[in-house]
Amino acid sequence: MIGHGFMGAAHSQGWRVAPRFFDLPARPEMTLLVGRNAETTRAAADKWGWAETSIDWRDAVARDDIDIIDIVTPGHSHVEIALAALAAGKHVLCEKPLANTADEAAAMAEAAARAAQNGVFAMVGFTYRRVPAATLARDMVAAGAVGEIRQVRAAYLQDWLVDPEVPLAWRLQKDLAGSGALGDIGAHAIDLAQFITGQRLTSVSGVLETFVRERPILASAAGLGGIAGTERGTVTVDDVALFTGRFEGGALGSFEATRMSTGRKNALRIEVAGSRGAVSFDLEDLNALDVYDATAPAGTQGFTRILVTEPEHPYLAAWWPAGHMLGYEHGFSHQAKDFVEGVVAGTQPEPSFAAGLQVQRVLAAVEQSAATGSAWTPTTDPA
Ligand code: SOE
Repeated sequence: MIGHGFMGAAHSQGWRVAPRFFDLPARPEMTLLVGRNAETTRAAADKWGWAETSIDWRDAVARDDIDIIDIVTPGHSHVEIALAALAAGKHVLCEKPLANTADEAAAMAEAAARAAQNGVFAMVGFTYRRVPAATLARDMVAAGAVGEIRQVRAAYLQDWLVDPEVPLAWRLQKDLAGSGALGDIGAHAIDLAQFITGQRLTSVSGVLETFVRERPILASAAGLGGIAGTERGTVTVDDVALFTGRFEGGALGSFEATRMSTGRKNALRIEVAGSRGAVSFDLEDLNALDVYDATAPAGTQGFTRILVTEPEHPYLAAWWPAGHMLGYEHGFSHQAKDFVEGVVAGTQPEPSFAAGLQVQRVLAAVEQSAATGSAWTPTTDPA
């Protein structure tokens, strides 16, 4: 695994726990952790259970005893590491968004398509697809529970940037992160909306805003924001992204991605409304799915809450007895499980780099629309 920030902890948890609860066709070994600082990398490896450490990701690519490379670094380094790893015949799991630009993502998707011909696979870490209630929403929509989809309401709301003293961590720097709330959390909302509906966005119209334009320079990394230094620097990404979108099946979508939504901590909400019903998911209440059946007799209609805690639900049979709930971290075990199963079976685990590229094109189209003021900007997906 390359990187050991917050996502490194989450992925480590996934790799360690997945083989203990799921019967995997191969058991992942946590061989090598790579970071830039020898001391902090060793400390992270000891804490999370990685055997060896290195301060050069090329060591991981060069080793014959490493089959999978997991990239959990800031976006600017994804392309170089992923291309080298795929060229060396390693399977790759890469954090979202796939890259910082659509061009980088296109190069990665192309390399991944070539590698797949030789049974080497790449997947992008849109983990929230693997929250059981979100997977159930996808299954129900695919089975016709909402009928013809007309509206999609998607919002990813956080508030960790409301405080102007939160420093310029890498997620606030365009050269490292590509964009702000748009790519960081808007990418999740786009992927999840497209996953649940089974439809891609074909055009978008958006606005971006940066409310706090200067912040303290980062003195040292810690958590999401980090520790502030005394100097101030310029914020080069958006705090808030809003856009509307058209789906290929004709539905309209409204999207919000914000790290300025005072009071909202990690609310990824998706509601899909159609001719027969609706489904509604909220990550802050992740063990439930609200479902509306418009074909029920008048007088009995209403949103019904399904507690997604039963062995019949996606992924749940492997965990606790019926009725016992899961948390944020379980998605990372589901991700590790699905990835290992795909790789061992020789089938492409989803979301592929091609899917990651398509999301990247939506992000680029939102940025273009915001910059030019153009109403409907195509997502230019050539497929
Ligand atoms: C910060 O906004 C963040 O950690 C994102 O980078 C993650 O992708 C998201 O899952 C939670 O919030």
